[in-house]
Order: sequence, then C-alpha cells, then structure tokens
Amino acid sequence: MPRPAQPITLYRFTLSGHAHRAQLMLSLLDLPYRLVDIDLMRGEQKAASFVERNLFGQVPVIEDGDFTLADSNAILIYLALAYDADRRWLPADVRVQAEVQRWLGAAAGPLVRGPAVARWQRISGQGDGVALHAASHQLFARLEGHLQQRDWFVGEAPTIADVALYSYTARAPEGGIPLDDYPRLRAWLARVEALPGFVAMPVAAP
Ligand SMILES: N[C@@H](CCC(=O)N[C@@H](CS)C(=O)NCC(=O)O)C(=O)O
Repeated sequence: MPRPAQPITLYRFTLSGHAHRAQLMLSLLDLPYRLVDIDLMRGEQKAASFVERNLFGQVPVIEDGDFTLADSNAILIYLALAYDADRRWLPADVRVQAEVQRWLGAAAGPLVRGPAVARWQRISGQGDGVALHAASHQLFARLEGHLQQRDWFVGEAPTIADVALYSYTARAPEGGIPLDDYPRLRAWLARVEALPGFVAMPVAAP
C-alpha cells in the first residue's frame, strides 16, 4: 500500500460532516494524518491565510506534502487513487466509477440541501430546520429503497460513495430527522461503523 511521506494535514471543523468524510477516508485507509481545527463560528475559514488554501473559504482542505486540495468528494477521490493500491474504494471499472460518481453527486446535492442544512440550522441556532424535513425524508426513502436488495451503494463492497453518504445521514437526527422508518439505511450505517478504521463524527451538543 503506498504511504504519504509525511502525515496528511486535514483542516476541518469538528461538526462538519464534509470534513468528517475526509477524516473517515484517511482513517479507513489507515493513513497518517493530523487535524487542524478551523473555527467556522469565528469565521476562521474566511481568513486570507485559509482562503489561500481554498478559494471558497470552506473546510475540508487537505495538504499532502506540496499538494493542497479542497472539497470533500475530491479528497475522497484523491485519497482512493493515490493510496488504495487495490482500488477497492474506487474500482477501475468504468461503470462502477460512473455509479460512484452518481452517489457522490447525491452526497453533494440533496444530502446537503436537506439533512445537512437542517442539522446546521439547529446546531447553529439559525432555525429549526423543519422546512427541510420533507425533502430529507423523501431522500432517505429513496436511499432506503436503493438499499432493499444491497448492502452497499455501489457493487458488493464499500466504496467512496458509502463514505461520502455516511456522515450527514448518521447525524440527520441532530437536525430533527429521525431514521426510525429506515431500517435498511440504519443497517447500512452499522455496516460502515463496523469497518476497520472507522472513526465517529463528534456529536453536536444539544
Ligand atoms: N463542496 C464542499 C462543501 C464544503 C462545505 O460546505 N463546508 C462548510 C462546512 S460543512 C463550510 O466550510 N462552511 C463555511 C462557509 O461556507 O463559510 C465540500 O464538499 O467540501
């Protein structure tokens, strides 16, 4: 397995599911990494020194030697291509890759627009997130349907699609969106949590 010459730096905010995705991938690949906390509540992500790393002024960002990369899904792709010699997390088959990309799109789109924003509204005190509950439940019902006959989102083993979808799904109850009606989704969360190297996302204080 290829290894980085030195620990990869992950700039993150503890309550960011986007950042947790990146940390989870680092940990599942058993890569050495160090965490640097960026306090979004204090606006540290918009400081000039951080915007140099990500012009959007957002976490997560990684630094791997002289390579700096922002965007959680881009980070998953990079880590899988650079450090997973067996290509288990992003298989070479073009159809599998296209399917993975489809779910990365879901993780960047409806999973953020519904459950992630509802959660952020609640934990930041900017709202109750209720307006987003219907869209979130519609998404989870669709994911539940997809998992009826399968254990993982693509193929028969975990891929970066599962990593991308995990964090904000697991923490949806913090946005007032319980997962009780989605037994297949909960079983999938448990399968991710049982993977060697799994690292949990910090729980938001009520
Ligand atoms: N597309 C980006 C989105 C990242 C994102 O939304 N990060 C949020 C935290 S979860 C952030 O840094 N927000 C602060 C801001 O926009 O000022 C990714 O996948 O990494």
